[in-house]
Amino acid sequence: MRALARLALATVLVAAPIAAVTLAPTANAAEDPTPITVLTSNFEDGTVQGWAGRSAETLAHTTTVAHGGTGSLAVTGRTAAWQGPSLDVLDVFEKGTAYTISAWVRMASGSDNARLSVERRTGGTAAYDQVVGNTAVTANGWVNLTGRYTLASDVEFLRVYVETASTTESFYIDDVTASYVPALPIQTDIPSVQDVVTEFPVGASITGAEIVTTHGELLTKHFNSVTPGNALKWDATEPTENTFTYAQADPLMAFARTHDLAVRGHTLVWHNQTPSWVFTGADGQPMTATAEDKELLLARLENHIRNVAGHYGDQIGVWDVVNEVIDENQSDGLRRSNWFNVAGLDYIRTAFRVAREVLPNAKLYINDYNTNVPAKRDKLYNLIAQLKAEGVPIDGVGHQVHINVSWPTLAESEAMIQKFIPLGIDQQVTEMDVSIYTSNSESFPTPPADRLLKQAYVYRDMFALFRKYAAEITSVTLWGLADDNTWLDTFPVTRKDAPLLFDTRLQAKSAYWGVVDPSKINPSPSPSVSSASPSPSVSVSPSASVSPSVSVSPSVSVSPSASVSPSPSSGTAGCAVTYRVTGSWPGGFQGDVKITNTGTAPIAGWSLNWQYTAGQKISQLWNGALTQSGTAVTVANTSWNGTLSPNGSASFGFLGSWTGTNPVPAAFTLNGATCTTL
Ligand code: 9MR
Repeated sequence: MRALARLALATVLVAAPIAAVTLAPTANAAEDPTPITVLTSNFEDGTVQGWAGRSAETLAHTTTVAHGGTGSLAVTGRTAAWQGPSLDVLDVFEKGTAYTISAWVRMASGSDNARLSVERRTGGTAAYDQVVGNTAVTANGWVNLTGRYTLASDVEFLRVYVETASTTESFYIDDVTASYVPALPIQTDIPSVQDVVTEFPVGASITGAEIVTTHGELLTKHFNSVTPGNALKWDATEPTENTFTYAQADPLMAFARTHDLAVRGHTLVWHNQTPSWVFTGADGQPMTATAEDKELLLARLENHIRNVAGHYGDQIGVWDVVNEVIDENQSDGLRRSNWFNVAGLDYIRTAFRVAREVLPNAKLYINDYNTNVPAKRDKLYNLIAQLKAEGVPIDGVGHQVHINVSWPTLAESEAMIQKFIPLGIDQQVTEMDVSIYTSNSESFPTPPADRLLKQAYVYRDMFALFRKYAAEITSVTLWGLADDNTWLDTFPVTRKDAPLLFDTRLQAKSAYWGVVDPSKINPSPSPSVSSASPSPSVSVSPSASVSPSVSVSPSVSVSPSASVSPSPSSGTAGCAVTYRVTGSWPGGFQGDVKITNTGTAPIAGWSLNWQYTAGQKISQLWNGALTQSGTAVTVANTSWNGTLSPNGSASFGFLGSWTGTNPVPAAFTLNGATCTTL
């Protein structure tokens, strides 16, 4: 970072923590030159290579184990889980450059979750950015932690470090590297999206350092609206009761003001990213549907909205007041969230009433995903109709539009918009992205040309649709700025996705031309384009071949599981399980599990069991059928992932809650047989 890091500390450009982005293959080999490595610690020279403990723990070079070569770094004498090895990168990392940091970790004994983070200090105040969240590590082998990190502010202290989640066990690290791909300047000679699409504001969500350097230039060239992707959520704004902080959102808001960007406020009430204290009663127990708990919960809700919405006042013209409240699998269509379980529909009524009182001029939205799915769409419609009839001040419906290259059909998207017209409310597209994947089992090292072409036609047709309904659609926001930072890299499984208009190096994709000038969509971007390229017809998908249950959506309903067969009758049986915590925030976490058939006989139908030891509770699970009874968790296959051929695997993901610690389960059984834990 040389001169930059030591620049005047007054100019903190953004203080948003950078979400951990698990490294997946780069989006396009042709566009990504060889990365430049700025840091290597291989511990092959008999020294600790500049690493130091974060406290009084002991660091020493060792040859007891090594990931590569013969040496590694041993960390012993830890007295707290946060203690671990750290390295000064103040003179290594430049502000605004996206570094890929990789480290190998191995416990000396036992098991724990390891995390890779960066501590930065500005004006003496420390902040901690998680680069890789809790990842299971044992003494049996080396585990890689890889993530991306972009420093967004001027700092006087910057150190990369490794810590664990629970124990003070000794551990080893080895082969730590940091590298980056040189940034390309943004293309200034192409039309700005906001100049072409003039019917409504067009926006992007930002979750990291997208307001500095080239990202900031790309944002302001093309977009005239912005949505803070995480910075306004409850866990970011009121992490502990009645202590409000806008450290993440304020720099984004200042940037939006400077560049005259409209701001969508996202979100006041959601079942995710809400600290567990919100749902803890005065008695310290989880709230239930008692009058006392309901009163306390609604009081907390009111206080939160008065503070957060009030903090920005008219600077935020549109708020997602409630997010994802529909569950079409319930007969009444209402998601059984903590909010609903304690307060029934009154949490939605209270949220809109208070928001209206605080913000008489703002447009108040109810926002949800899969609103193109008729069952969900209709339940959302019914709810809005009922609440509006009661006088609840709902101004608009937000369609998230997390779709993929072959789902849904354009007709379904049009029906989605038409459905809500009779309600006389505004409509906005709030979180659009178009995954290149059409099933959870796909993973491409680079995006295939035919998928990028299909994606361009989807963007073309969807924007044409939105513009056709300009009387209803008052804003369209994409869920991300460019393919270098998208939530789809880790959802529903970890793999590199490319769902946006600009590639990982911020250059315009065919998808961009689909929006801006479809005649310039390149129909053969590389010789590998399949001959079955979509024709330039309006239909983007021949049929709804991908059912909603495998679409890329934040929470995916699963079909009933297939019956679980007994152990295979011929061949050997065997299984291996990888359980990873892929993200963690106060009170909540996201995880994924991969099951591999290590036997020689196929597995037809599976049921995986484990025990939680620290009160963790899964709230939502996709690509499997969940049963949790106390500490015992059972996940059975869905209809489409029950067969595991030898070496075959299946993965599922989930969201859960935790308090205190969140240790990885010690053992797993598949169809009753114990699996190897990786
Ligand atoms: O983009 C957000 C991602 O960075 C967070 O990790 C994730 C955690 O819940 O939330 C993402 O945004 C979600 C949005 O708030 C609501 N709709 C679904 C979005 C994708 O998960």
